[in-house]
Amino acid sequence: QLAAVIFDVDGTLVDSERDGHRVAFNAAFAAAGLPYRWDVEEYGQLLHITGGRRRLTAFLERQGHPPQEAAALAAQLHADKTARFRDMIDQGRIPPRPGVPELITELTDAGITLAVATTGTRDWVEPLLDRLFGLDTFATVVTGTEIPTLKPDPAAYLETLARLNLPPYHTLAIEDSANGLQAARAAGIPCLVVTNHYTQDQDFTGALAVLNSFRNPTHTTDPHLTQGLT
Ligand code: XBP
Ligand code: MG
Repeated sequence: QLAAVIFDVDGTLVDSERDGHRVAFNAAFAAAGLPYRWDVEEYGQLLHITGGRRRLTAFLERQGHPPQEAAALAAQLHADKTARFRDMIDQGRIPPRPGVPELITELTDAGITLAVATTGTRDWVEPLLDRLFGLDTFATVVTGTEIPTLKPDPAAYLETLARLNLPPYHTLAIEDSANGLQAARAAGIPCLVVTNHYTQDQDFTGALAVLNSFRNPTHTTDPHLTQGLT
């Protein structure tokens, strides 16, 4: 019996990467006087490294910055990027994916507990969820800030299950990426994948079903599942 649905944020509740985080990272590079700019395609490659700070560190090391310098610069850039992304949220530039508000209302009305397990930073995750859905929509919100190992490690999901005090088989994860799917599966949680531009060609072996949209999905491995989703 389904007791709780655990949502990923980036790419799932919101299409936040291409026109959100990526833009904020580039603005942080510019403000720091650095020549780096991430185009849509390069950012898609970099997304395989979860966590903005880890992503920056790996990128800066690849550009030839020594490890310690890369780590310090990444921390500084990431703080600035987070502030810029918060401004974008305040300006209403990070909308929910189509169909998500309706799904959240349906699940809440059906008495299903909702939770969030994300690899993103609490400083922007909370204001975003509050603005779009109201923070009290979610019984608990686990972010990358309090989790030492990010997805595909299951830590965020294991912490969510512990806080919900539920076994994995009474929950369902909804994810957009292979890293997210692996994190949920490694925690024993069945996982529905709803792909987006960046993730549509990834390997989703082990998913309960793979849809390409919350609203009128056009492909799925289980046609019955789509009927319950608006
Ligand atoms: C999301 C991430 C995050 C975002 C940026 O992965 O990896 O790093 O790209 O957010 P998932 P931060 O959707 O699997 O949780 O800069 O706050 O890390
Ligand atoms: Mg995601």
